[in-house]
Amino acid sequence: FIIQEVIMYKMKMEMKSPFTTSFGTQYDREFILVEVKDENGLSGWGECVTSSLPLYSEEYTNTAWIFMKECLIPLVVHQQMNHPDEVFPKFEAYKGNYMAKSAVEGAIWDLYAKSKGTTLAKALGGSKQHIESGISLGIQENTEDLLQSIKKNVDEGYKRIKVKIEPGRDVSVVKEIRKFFPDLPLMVDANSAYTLDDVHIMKELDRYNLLMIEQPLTSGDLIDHATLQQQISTPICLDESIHCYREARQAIELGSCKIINVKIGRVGGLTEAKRIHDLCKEHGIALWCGGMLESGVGRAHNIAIATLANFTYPGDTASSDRYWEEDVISPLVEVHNGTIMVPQRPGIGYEVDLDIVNKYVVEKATF
Ligand code: OSB
Ligand code: MG
Repeated sequence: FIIQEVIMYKMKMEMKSPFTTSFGTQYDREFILVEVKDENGLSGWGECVTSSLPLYSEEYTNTAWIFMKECLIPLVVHQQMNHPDEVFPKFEAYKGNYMAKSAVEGAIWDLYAKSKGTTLAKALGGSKQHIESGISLGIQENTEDLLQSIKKNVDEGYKRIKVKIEPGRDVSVVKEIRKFFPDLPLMVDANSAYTLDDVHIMKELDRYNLLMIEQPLTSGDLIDHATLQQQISTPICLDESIHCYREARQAIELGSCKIINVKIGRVGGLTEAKRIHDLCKEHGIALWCGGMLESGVGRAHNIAIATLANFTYPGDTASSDRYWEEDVISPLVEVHNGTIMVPQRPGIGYEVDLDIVNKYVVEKATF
């Protein structure tokens, strides 16, 4: 197929409620949707999961916007394409900027699956009919509110609860949760807020039967994570540390983690996510699919990758109404009894609603 046209939509959508992590509070999402069209008028969609500021990683929405415009889109527009696996190598000479690369590549994957009349999940080699859903809960001022929120989400059927922690809001919070939910599948995510000076805190967390501790130390610290993993029995799960296949291989070799949170945007796209999946399967490293407060387009991509066999833990992809009054897709992503049915229509399996996209678009560019 030939990529006839590429359209970028810079979006701004307010969230139903703010989301707080150890690196800050988000009230709205500024992100980018990418639409690619082929010669038959089919459209593929991708989402760039950056936010307004470089707090989670170096990229942010305005840098991604320029990088896509100046560097990525010229490499794909009006080009003949046989398979989306060709896209990541085309982008490889340019360093970093994984979320931007992933958005363009993801749109091409969707278009490819649609042109073949198959689901994105099947095009990726996934076979599950449904995937399991957990939920990520932000830091709360008040532990009482957090307990309420946990109860509500457990009652709704979410299969695993993740709570964000930061220094000062860690062991005491987990202890309180365990008082009321002794057997809940529970994990914590530190978003890099600790150092090896805090080993004693990790050892205390180790006593609460957590499924895993996500990203306790900073992104570049594979060696320190290995040192920490040797001192606790709770599995370490890496998020921010893993940007590519090579880093996944090194983390496995060093013993830096036992589990990896795969985010398509963080690793530069679906092709690289698939490679990391296969590597981890071979080495007995379990996976699950994380989230970046996505709109429906990103959610649909997450659902597709999570159908691969080694995504064995529930992911962070919750229903569309977790963050949005209205989502850009139809039907909405729905979670029932903690599971999401994988859509059976071609490509991402959800229709993008252009009326809703146009309602929240703040800038548009066509190539
Ligand atoms: O670390 O997994 C994370 C959201 C934004 C940035 C980083 C993270 C998160 C989440 C929320 O945990 C996942 C979601 O609900 O999309
Ligand atoms: Mg995380």
